[in-house]
Amino acid sequence: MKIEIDGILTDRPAVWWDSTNGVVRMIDQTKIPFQIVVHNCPTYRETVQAIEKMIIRGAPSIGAAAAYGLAQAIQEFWNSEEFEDQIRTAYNELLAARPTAVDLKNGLDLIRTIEPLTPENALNQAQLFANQIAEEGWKIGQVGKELITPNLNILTHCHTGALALVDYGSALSPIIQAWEEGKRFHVYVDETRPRFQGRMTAWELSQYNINHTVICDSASGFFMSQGKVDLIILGADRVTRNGDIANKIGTYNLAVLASHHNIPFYTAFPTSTFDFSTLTGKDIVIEQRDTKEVKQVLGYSHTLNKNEIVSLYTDEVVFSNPAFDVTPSELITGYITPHGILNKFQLEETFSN
Ligand code: RUB
Repeated sequence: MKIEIDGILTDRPAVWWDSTNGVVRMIDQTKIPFQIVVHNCPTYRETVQAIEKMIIRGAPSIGAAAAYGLAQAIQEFWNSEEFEDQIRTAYNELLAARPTAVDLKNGLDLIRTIEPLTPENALNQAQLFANQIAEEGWKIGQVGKELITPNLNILTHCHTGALALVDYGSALSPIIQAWEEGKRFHVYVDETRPRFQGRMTAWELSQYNINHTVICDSASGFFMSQGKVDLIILGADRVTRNGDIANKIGTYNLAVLASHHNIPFYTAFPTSTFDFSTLTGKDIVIEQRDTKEVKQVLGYSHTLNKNEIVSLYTDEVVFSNPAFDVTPSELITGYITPHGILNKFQLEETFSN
């Protein structure tokens, strides 16, 4: 993606490996849109922390970061007598950093099973994995842009752009490619509490001058009832064999509302998000995050010129903070993939090939 870092317009993915020093580098997503800063992870442990803290986020981007993180650990411990144990620990720590997005496991397993396992092979494989995700983002756009006709009102949730998918994006990729072809339409952007990924969506749509309006998550039903939403496209963090999806909390609410209002509801995702080992959404582990993320907000202070955390509630208030929910396949109109727009019966066979 073209992004201005320190006043210089550069072409950067969401996460990359700096071959001069073995550092995993990433765009710090907690600072978008007010600051564009590169975050450095010199060791695999710092890569784990960056994933946990959502400095990098979005299922495929954290999958790529985890693959780089394991390659980093292989390089760090290559000459150690406890290499096997250390790599097992690194694998487990990276996997536990964010449990719901299957991209993490898919990326880690790819590195763990390389033959022969060498630091160089691990790094090359991590690079290939990241590149494949980015290429698939572009293909998702090619495939999905056909769904977008002029004057539509499209609703999206969370952030599914280039920063979430190494490059190009999943659900935002068709939106951007349709716009670049000259189609004109409007996008409703869910704010996506509690982490406000909608800020990144609004920022990314602004880069292309795409018409958009940010709405509170709870306003989506109102706009649907007014006939103002024609199409919903969002991403996925895990797609199971029967076509159920785990995605950002609030996705299920949207799917039920969309079904009530007969609004087509599509999910867009790359190969790394498909989970061959899980049959249905009931078996997906849902990440529970720190309730501080709901009790407090992280925002940019113009006075201090940096991110600041402020409290919304007193300490004794009880919260629950599930990061994802599961939407059953019967509520999903279609699956926008690099291999075409599929129905749930085509998923498993398509991704096996
Ligand atoms: C990310 C999230 C996004 C999908 C994006 O969650 O739910 O909707 O990952 O879809 P978080 P895709 O912000 O908690 O990482 O991954 O297909 O781009």
